[in-house]
Amino acid sequence: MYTSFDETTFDKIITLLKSHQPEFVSGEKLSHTLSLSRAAVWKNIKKLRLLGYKIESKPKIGYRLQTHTNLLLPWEISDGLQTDIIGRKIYYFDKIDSTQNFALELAQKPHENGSLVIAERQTHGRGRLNRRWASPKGGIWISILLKPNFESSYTSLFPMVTSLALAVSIEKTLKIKTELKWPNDLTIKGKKIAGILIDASIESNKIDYIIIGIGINFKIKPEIVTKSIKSQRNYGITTLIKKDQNANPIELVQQFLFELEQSYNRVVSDSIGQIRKEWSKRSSTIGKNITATTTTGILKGKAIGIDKTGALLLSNKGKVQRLLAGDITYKN
Ligand code: BT5
Repeated sequence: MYTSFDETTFDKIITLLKSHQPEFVSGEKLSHTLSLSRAAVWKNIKKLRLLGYKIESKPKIGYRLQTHTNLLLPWEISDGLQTDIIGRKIYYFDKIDSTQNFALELAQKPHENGSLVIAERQTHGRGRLNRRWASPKGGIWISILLKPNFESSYTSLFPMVTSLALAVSIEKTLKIKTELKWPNDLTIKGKKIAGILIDASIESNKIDYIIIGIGINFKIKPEIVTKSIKSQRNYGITTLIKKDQNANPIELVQQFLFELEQSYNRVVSDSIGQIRKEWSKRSSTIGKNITATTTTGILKGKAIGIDKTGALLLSNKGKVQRLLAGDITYKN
């Protein structure tokens, strides 16, 4: 199957076919514009069909694009993307071990700020603390590499910034409301539909790079995920789009990249207050009695808010504690 780096022929053929929709484009025109032989055009058309595009061909008339693909192909994401930095360079995989691992390799190279790694499925997707993240076909599995010039204390803001951007983009493109569960989960009726993983490299108190991994159960079978993870930490899994529904994942990805860049710019300009407010509004965590498992032990208390670093504020017997990382469960 297809893996892209700098393939441009498919991109050009699709652009040309789209710009003529619903008309046919002659084989001669395609071959002339793309400087390809007629045989090469035909070969590319056959490959594009394998990628899910429906392209009608009529002898002596040419080719016509009938329906688009649902794959997260790079030129489809680029077409209409409204960002300046995020997603301007895309690495696409039909299958990969983990987009996060690939982004970690990219981080060693120059000129990769904002690069997006995307895969249709992952064989070794991971969650926090190296937990297994099930990533079957139908989900959206992406990593974004950023090289911001922030102080290291900003790292803990990224789960909040990213989960809010994702919730807003789901609302805008799919009209579905999600809840935000601190620190990094999106849920629907308490069941997980997306998770966020942040890998950061810090040098001399500055962020050298940050990799934001986002896993979205866009159109998956929850029972397959449940079976494959068998984890006690799983508190229920759901999918954004049911199997008999249709929705375009490209629109969601484009909107998400846009919202993320907007929020990122707010962090750059130090206006985090609005992000905090918007996050809290959608949060299922604030106001709940919770139990938090951290690397240093267990904490209990009432979640009363988040502070300007993204830390959760827990109140217990008149004492307020800041929680920077951990897993929480709600107590009813
Ligand atoms: C997360 O970890 O929620 C972060 C998930 C990040 C995944 C993305 S996909 C793209 C990028 N590449 C990667 O390799 N990873 C990132 P955490 O909060 O630790 O949650 C992990 C737990 O969620 C697991 O222990 C399971 O119980 C549960 N889980 C696993 N797969 C799931 C899925 N597809 N949907 C919902 N829950 C899942």
